[in-house]
Amino acid sequence: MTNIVVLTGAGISAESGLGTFRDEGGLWARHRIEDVATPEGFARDPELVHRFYNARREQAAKATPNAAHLALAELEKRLSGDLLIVTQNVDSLHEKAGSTAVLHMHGKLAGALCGACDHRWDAPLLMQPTDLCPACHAPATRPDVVWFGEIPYGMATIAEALSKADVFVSIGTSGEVYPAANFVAEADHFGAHTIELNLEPSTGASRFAECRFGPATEVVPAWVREELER
Ligand code: BJW
Repeated sequence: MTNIVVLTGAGISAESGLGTFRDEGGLWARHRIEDVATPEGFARDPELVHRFYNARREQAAKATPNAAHLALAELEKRLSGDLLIVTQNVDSLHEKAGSTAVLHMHGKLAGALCGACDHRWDAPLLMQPTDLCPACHAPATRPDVVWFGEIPYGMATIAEALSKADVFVSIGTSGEVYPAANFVAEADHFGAHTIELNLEPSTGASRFAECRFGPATEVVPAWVREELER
């Protein structure tokens, strides 16, 4: 029995055609974080923020999972032990690949949230500031994603899983954003073997016991094969 926690970031979806944030030409090179990924930015210009997320929602809806997402789904099916995928990604490519134990700590493009009453529902492909909440009818609808300064989802579940993990694997994330960047330290504290799989070393690469570098579609299936042969 091996318990595994996998943390994924934008890099795992890069080869499915979805842009990362901090790589050259990434989303943050074209959009100001303060404008599109903070509650203050949304309060200032909700139309701009909806346009940003509408475009990404449309792109994500057309994207298909790649070999890395598929390998993780296969691992969940065949692993003797628990696997939890904690994703920072707002796309649903893990679910499209067949994974079921997926925790979206930064929310989902497919979700809508009422800023007035916290009601949640499935987002339409296009959202706009005048959309009304189906529960309280306030014109306060927003994408159900976690912006800077907001508390990520599922922190208690994640802490519990990290405390029981035998292996912690971080895939395609720069390690620039907290609290996700600290999961390696938490897992290590509880005795997990820690592995980074990334195109290049992340900010916190030295905190991992083992690192393997290359495109996710190559390094992830190779690691899954090894794990299943163990
Ligand atoms: C490939 C590849 C290929 C490319 N194959 N790999 C000062 C110090 C410390 C912390 C703070 C601080 N000031 C403020 C904070 C906290 C703040 C924070 O971390 N700020 C930092 C910038 C310093 N964090 C928060 O505010 C968070 N909330 C919080 O802390 O609440 C307090 C609290 C926590 C816990 C309990 C109680 C209270 C909220 C953070 C929300 C982040 N939101 C975003 C937007 C979400 C919606 C959306 O998608 O638009 O989340 S920002 C953005 O960054 C997005 C991502 O999920 C996140 C991480 O990015 P990711 O995935 O790592 O992407 P990149 O682009 O950075 O990296 C891509 C990687 O892929 C690279 O490494 C490439 O090499 C690799 N790669 N191609 C394999 N083919």
